[in-house]
Amino acid sequence: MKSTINSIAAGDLDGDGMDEIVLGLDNGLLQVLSSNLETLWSQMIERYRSSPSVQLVFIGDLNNDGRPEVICGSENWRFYAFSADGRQLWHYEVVHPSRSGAIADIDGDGRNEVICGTHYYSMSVLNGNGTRKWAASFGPICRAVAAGHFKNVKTMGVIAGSENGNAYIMDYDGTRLLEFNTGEAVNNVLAVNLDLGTDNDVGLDNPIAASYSNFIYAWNGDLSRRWYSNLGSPILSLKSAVSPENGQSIIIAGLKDGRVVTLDRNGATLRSTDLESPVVLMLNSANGIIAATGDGRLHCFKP
Ligand SMILES: [Ca+2]
Ligand SMILES: [Ca+2]
Ligand SMILES: [Ca+2]
Repeated sequence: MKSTINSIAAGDLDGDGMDEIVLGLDNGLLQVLSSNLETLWSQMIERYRSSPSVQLVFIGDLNNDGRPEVICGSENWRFYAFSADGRQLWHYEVVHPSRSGAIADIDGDGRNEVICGTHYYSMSVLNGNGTRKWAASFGPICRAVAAGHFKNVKTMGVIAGSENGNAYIMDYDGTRLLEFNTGEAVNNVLAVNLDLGTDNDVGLDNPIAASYSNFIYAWNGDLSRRWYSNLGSPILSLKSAVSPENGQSIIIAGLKDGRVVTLDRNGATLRSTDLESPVVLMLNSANGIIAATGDGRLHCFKP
C-alpha cells in the first residue's frame, strides 16, 4: 500500500541482533519490516477524532522485560503501544493530533515513561502501561521533546520545543523549571552531554533547543545559559554525535539554506557542508549522518 512515510524508527524487535524497521504512514498504516524489507506485521490505525495518519513512531521497553515495544502517535488524537510482534497493548487519548514523543525513565524508578507532545496546548507523560502520570500545559504545539539527566544522574528532566517560540524545561515530576523565548518556532531539542570526553564529565546532559530564528541554545543543569550561536538560517533538523577525533560531543544542525553545520561542545562551528536544498531530516547511522533534503535527495556524510 503506497503512502507518504511520516516517520521511521529502527531497533531489534525480535532479539536476533538485526534491526527491524518501523514505518508510520500517512494513510494510517503502522508497518514493521525485517532488515531485508519484508513486512513482518502491520496495523491499520482507526479513524477516531481525526484522520488515522501515523505522525511518529518510536521504540522502547515499556514493561521492563528487556524487549522493546513499538509506540506510535496518530493524527487521530491518540498514542498507541504494540508488542514487538504486533499485538496492541493500549491507546491513550492525548486530545489533539500527536506531534512529538519520546521514551525515557524520567522518575528513575527503573521503568520507562512515554512522553506525548500534541498539536494543542499540552504534553502528557504516561506510565509504561498507558496510564497518565502528569501533563504540562504550554504552546500551542509541542514540536519536539527530549529527556536527559540535567540535574542529577537519578531523575531526568524534559525539554520541549513549541511552535510559540518557547523552549520549556520540566523536572521529572512536571514542575516547570524554564521558559525561554527564542522568537520563532522551536522545532528541534536535544539532551546531550557536552562534557563527554573531558575532565568535567560527571555523566550529566545539557538541554539544547534549536529555533527557526536561526539560533541554537544550550543550558547547564542549573539552567544557566551555557552558550548560544546564530547559524544564519532557520534550523530544520538537529542531531548529536561523538567526534571520532577526540571523543567529545558534537552537534549537527541542518539548515533551511541547505547547509549542514557541525558545532563543537562549546557551540563553535567546526565545519559547514552545503547540500544545496533545505535539510529537512537527519538520522544517525553506522555510516555517518544520513540527511534528506527538500529536493528529494538523500546524502550520507561524516559529521
Ligand atoms: Ca531483529
Ligand atoms: Ca518490553
Ligand atoms: Ca520511570
